[in-house]
Amino acid sequence: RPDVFTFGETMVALRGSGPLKLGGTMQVSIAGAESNVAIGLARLGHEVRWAGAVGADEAGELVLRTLRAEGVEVSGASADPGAPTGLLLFEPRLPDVTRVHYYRAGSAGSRLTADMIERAFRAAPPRVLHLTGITPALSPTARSAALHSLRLAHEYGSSVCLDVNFRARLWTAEEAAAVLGEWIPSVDLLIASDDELPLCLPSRGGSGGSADGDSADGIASQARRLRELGVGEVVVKHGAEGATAFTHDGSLHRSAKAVRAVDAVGAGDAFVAGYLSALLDGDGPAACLERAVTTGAFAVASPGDWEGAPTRAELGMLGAPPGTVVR
Ligand code: KDG
Repeated sequence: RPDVFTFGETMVALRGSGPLKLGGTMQVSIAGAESNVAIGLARLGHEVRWAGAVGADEAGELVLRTLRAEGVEVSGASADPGAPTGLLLFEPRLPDVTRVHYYRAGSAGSRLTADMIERAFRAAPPRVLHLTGITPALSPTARSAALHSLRLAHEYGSSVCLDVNFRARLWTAEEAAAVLGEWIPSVDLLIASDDELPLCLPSRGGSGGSADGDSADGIASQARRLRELGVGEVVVKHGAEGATAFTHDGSLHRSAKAVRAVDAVGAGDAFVAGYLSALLDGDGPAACLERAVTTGAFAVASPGDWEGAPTRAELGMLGAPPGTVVR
């Protein structure tokens, strides 16, 4: 069995160095939350498969070629002659603020179907299915593809990891809560930012599920309610404050690793890759959190969504004192 199967939309990503309206040069790469996780896992030595639709165009070739080069298996991906590969522009607007502009409505990636996922999943049922809350926001067919993957995971005994990844540009909190609420009983490992937990819980008295607030107590009680709904492990990301895992053993917090922040985009995906990697190795929550904050820190310290993801041999580099030269 492959370690992980994941799917979603991967786009061509252009990164500028200042305000977009001034023009100038941009770096060409690819980005997609699920493929970022896939690359992170492949760099750590895991067997990963990614599926998704790209256009039958050169941009789609760039997506597939990059994933192949990174050791991600893409035989379940398809090229759609009827729609283009999506595009996303990153505009670093202030040192700590990056604006994202999507050109993805009607893209090939959003035309993903349950049939495509059926074929890709059955070809090699994985140990872990990794999903994000971006896919169901893309289109009704992508939403049914995601729901179908949960049924397949159940059929084959794959465990399910869900990263909420709420994208307000793609859907509303109410729409997200309706879909995620339906998925929660099928999720084994839920990874979310602290402000995303209410999206996964049934609302209390019409307040959108946020009645607990986002204090540490509120987060612990939201995580407890999610575990009562059947989620085995809830991992809450607090950005620069680190992350907390809520498991059958109680809760465990791990601080973030201090690095010079260069580009926070992709840090959440790198965190997921690190967590899943240690979990696949059979490690407990403390080691999973440790690897997750390490891979997250690599992502923050490097430009690009996934380019800075560490190999296994590089994991220990982070504690090196300033000025270290590795010879
Ligand atoms: O997590 C980073 C991704 O969000 C980004 O690179 C692109 O998948 C993406 C999205 O839909 O926002």
